[in-house]
Amino acid sequence: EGDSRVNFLKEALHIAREAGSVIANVFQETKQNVQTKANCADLVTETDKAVEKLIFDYLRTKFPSHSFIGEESVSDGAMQCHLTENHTWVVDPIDGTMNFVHMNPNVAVSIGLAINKQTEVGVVYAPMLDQIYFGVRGHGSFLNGRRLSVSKSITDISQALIATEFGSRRDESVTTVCANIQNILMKHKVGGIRCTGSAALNMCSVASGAVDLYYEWGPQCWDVCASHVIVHEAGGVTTDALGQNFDMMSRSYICASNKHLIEQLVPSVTQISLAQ
Ligand code: LIP
Repeated sequence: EGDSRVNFLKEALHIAREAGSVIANVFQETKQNVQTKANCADLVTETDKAVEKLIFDYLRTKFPSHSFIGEESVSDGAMQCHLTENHTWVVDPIDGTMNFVHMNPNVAVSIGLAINKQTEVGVVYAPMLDQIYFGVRGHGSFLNGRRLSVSKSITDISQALIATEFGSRRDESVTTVCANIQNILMKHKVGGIRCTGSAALNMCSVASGAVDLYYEWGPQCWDVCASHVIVHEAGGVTTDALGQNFDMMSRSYICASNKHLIEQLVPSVTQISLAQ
């Protein structure tokens, strides 16, 4: 297979588009076949499962020696969420499942490829928004063919537009999530807070300059793998929630157009424990 990242990208784009048409075809069906996972805010539909199978069947045929991590296969116990140095495809068939069941268009297929645990290729396709983002390490990132670049002008968090999420937990951690948002609004008097309901699209918004910073505790590697390389190639920075080195498996992420914004955010938020 050699170092054929262009080929990996080509195949990821192909299957992301196929997956996107499956999602688009059922999007208007008012009654999705919904099941709950951890709680009432953590959902899976038949479409999530079918799309994940479609993507993995295709990539497995193309790249039989590669490894795979997928949200739904991990959730139903068929696969372990364990990243090795092997070429590993990290896939979320529908990022924004809650949006999907509500016919809210902020849904995306996220397909990332990690090599030696580093994200090298990422495709995020939002079929209902007609947006296809991709990035290849060292070769830039693009939205519908247009080169992406993070917002350059904002280094003071008080002027920033920030994306975050309330997440899917419905326990006492919600108090801290809300307190953090309150603190950012009252202490920094930031320009605004946005929640799209998709970690992948929040990160891609940093890459395109549509928001300046995104942070969240709770997403999983499949929510961020693809968009991490897209942000990096657009000139952005991704760290864990302490502002330290990005670790795909850490489930705590800050992603921003520059490191100054991250340095100002970190002292203003209380860390949320993910154990439970
Ligand atoms: C979702 C994320 C969202 C986060 C949710 C969940 P899913 O992914 O993208 O930002 O707040 O907890 O992880 O479950 O729709 O693929």
